[in-house]
Amino acid sequence: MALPVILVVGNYGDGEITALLPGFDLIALASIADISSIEPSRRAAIAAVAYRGHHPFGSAEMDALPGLKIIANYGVGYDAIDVAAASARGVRVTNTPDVLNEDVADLAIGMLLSLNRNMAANAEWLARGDWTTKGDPPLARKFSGGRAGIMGLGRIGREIADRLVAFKMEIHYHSRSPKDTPEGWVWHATPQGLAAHCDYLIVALVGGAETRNYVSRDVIAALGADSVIANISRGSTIDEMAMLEALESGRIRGAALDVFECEPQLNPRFLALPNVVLQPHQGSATIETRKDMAALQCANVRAYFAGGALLSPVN
Ligand code: 8YV
Repeated sequence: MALPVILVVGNYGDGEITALLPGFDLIALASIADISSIEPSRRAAIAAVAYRGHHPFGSAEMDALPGLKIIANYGVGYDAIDVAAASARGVRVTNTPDVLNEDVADLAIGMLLSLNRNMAANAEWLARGDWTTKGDPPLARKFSGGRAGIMGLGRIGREIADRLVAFKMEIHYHSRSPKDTPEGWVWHATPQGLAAHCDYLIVALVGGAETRNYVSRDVIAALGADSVIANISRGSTIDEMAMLEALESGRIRGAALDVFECEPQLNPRFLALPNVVLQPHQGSATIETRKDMAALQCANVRAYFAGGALLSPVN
């Protein structure tokens, strides 16, 4: 009997995916955008896609794969995949929740500490020899004890909030409805309400059409002049133009950003800013977590073909 054919999309150099899918016929493809490069009869045999990427995977791509049964995403966020189109075709979708929560939360805290304590500028100060010629660098800003505003208290937002408790922060959050939280955490019914009550607005929303520009121009306007925005979710969740204007004019103090609207392309205006910490979408990018993500992605594929329950189904 022919082995089930799996299309492995994206670069898994760090995930050892081949070893996780024994007994399958694997086809590698750099991007789903290149789907038509696979010869039609070979394409028709593809039953599963192990998907890595942020390029849209919609109806057109699914129609190019008439034998498709399951898309197993490498990542918790599946905004690139048109889940409604998949469901309409009877195609299952899975993601990799939870295994990356700690890493993403760690990076949020790391970026905020780096921004507040001028760590990059201070390292340059030292490397340039300014410490010996000019003395100490300018003073930084205190991080502990501030007011945190978590936009989206899902699994990752909660990990971030839990860490900020150790920094003695007041925890404010906004989500559709109040969550079961430790005593004293303050729920805000609107994103503007949250923005008006925090020093650090930390965006941990899911991506997708529903949250596009959720941190709108109005929300940014509600932030105080001493506040900072952090984003570890998707660039699409923030009105990037409004945020750039606020940073350039000093209407907010700074930003710590791991994700961008048109990544990997970056609006060059970000690079001219002195008050930002920028990362190239590294939230889940540790050896340990990427291994766990690949393991969960492939466990979903194996479960599907073994006729078992999916581990982390989306639809
Ligand atoms: C990416 C992520 O998937 O999990 C998510 O939603 O954004 C990341 O973990 C990662 O860049 C792999 O492509």
